[in-house]
Amino acid sequence: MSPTDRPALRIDILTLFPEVFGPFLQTSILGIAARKGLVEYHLHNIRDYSPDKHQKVDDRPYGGGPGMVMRCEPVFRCYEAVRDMDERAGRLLLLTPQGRQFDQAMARDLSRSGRLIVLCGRYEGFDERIRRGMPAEEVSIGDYVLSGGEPAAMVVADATVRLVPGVLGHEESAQNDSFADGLLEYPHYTRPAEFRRMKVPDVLLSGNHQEIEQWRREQAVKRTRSRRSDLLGHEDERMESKNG
Ligand code: 6GU
Repeated sequence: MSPTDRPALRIDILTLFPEVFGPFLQTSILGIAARKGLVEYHLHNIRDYSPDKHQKVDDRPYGGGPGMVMRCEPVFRCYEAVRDMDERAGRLLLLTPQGRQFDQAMARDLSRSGRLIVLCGRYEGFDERIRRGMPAEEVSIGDYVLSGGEPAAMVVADATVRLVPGVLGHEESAQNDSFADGLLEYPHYTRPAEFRRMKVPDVLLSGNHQEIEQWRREQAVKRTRSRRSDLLGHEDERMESKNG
């Protein structure tokens, strides 16, 4: 056992629907990481921190208009209570489509942060004073609108936890992943060597590791160029616009 019992990463999720996270966080890599003691997940229901007897967490918007707004009091109270449950400050993420777009580089940074507090929104949005009064980084997972931040919290937790050292069996597995080196992954094959007249490329059966390595690199570059040329360096982009 290590001198402290602290996991490498503690993730606190603040949400109105903690029940949706259970199986997800206990399954596969995320579950294994927790059972190994490398990460801890703590779910907190924002409703439990509402100051009034009806535990109201939303209210009508000042100025009128459709939908409801998440109230300040439960969110601030929940955040402050959770913050004080561990001495590490870590990073506070507010999940919103208005945030900076989540990517692999952010996942890598977060995996080294020691602690993440993730705040999931619902309804039309947060009272603006939650943004103004909390030290939160606003994060989005892409250009589409979700009904709430919960699926985004799962995305952030998954991408982050798998990068915590020791979580993946062999560390090179994460190294080879799409985006780790800025390229999409090369094609994978397993047995049988032929399936419905589709053959595994000969080079993979050759046993020549240098040639296999070279083939994979070429395939990764080719695939990235055809599907996601935006991921390639500016040199390639200039070349392509000159040639195209
Ligand atoms: Cl973080 N939240 C919501 N509600 N919608 C989103 C999102 C987050 N990221 C993309 N769409």
